[in-house]
Amino acid sequence: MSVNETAKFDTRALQQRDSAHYLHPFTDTQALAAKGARIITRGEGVYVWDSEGHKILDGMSGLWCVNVGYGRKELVEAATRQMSELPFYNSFFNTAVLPAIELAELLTEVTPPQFKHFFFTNSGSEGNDTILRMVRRYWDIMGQPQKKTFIARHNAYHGSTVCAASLGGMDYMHEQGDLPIPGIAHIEQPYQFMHGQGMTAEAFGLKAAGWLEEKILEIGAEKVAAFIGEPVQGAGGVIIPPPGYWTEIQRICDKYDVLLVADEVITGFGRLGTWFGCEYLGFKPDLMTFAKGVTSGYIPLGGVAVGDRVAKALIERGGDFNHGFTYSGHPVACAVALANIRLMRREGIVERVANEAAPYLRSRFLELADHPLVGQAETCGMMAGMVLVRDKATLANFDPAHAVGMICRGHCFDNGVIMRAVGDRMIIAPPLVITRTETDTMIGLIRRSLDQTLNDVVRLGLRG
Ligand code: PXG
Repeated sequence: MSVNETAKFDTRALQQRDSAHYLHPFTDTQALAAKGARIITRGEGVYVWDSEGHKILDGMSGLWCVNVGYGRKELVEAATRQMSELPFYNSFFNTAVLPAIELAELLTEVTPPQFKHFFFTNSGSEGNDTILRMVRRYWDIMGQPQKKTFIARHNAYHGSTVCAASLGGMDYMHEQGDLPIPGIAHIEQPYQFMHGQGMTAEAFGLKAAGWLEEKILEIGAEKVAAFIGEPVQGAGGVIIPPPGYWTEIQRICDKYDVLLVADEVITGFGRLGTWFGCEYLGFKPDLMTFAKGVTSGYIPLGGVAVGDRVAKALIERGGDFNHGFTYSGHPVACAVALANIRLMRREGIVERVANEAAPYLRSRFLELADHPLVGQAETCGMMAGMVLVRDKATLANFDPAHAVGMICRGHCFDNGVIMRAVGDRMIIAPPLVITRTETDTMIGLIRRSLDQTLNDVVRLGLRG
């Protein structure tokens, strides 16, 4: 960025205006006001710039979404064209708009074969709310109105609306607003580092899936409507399930006639090197939630892929489904999604992730496991996580009160790379288009940040 461009922004004034009126999501407003927000002003490729002119490698793709990178003219042009042609019309009352028709059609080509019907929302949270209502409606239509309970997992993230936060397994979210709502049960997550030390991955996979069977039997299969999970948990800290977990979950759902829902908001649209995460992990969901990568985050859009089993009942026997949003099938959002998916196909981005970007990320990220602070490092597609530990030999954790992950995150930002901290798990999910050279740069910056974090930890006496 040129000096002139930097001089465009008065960061301190912007920070004051920001904290005067703008309530940020998941933020302590008072603490932010004292510190001042980092104001991001521009993006290009895998980089963003802040108002002070710092160039930062975006290891989190915005928020798990800018999969094709910043500055893609095709997406901008698609939005501009659609805005001029028809900025909005609704899809209620027997009307439709062209981009929504085309997008639903194109989605049949990139989703697994059981999906031929799509419902559009504005976000992943609304997608999951839609699924809860749709699944409950399905069991009513099927003459089993008592089959209404959803089983989800602790430390899952399914969004922030009342229903999605209830499906999620974040205690700190449930504490605010008296959640979860009734009819939702949680089982433990398949996190081997926490729950399966000393077991083989395969044995732990079976054990973790077995928690679902136990819960179904406890509730009574005749009352369980569906199981929902993220193929790989994202916001929970990139929790990669052990091999065999999802195929066993599938077997259990089939056995007890429980619908299987994949929340593909992060894993959809190429992140694991397949169009959807369920394909990579080898299971066949009845419904999928999508959002984020469908437009590479250029404009809000989410939705539900409805598998044949549920679609058939809803369409042939359901009558009106009394659910939807003003902007369901918004023409501009759908036009951007179309341009994004076409671009991904034209550039072979999903294949490139599978054959090139993900294996390279893996080989470089796993090198970080030799660092004295790192207890374990793992990747799955373009998602990666590592645990910072107090003692590498015993894998003893730091006291959470010392917030070592946040110290590390601060160094990352200052060094020019965005990495997220979930407790002491450090995670990345870079744009799918990241090159080898950019991956090298990213890993170098992370290593430097780990070294600086280690210095801090030693200086503060936190290793002792
Ligand atoms: N499902 C999953 C798997 C998600 O990751 C949602 C649903 C909700 O989507 P919307 O569009 O309603 O936000 C998400 C969102 C984080 C973080 O801290 C992750 C998300 C959102 C906010 C923060 O990593 N994921």
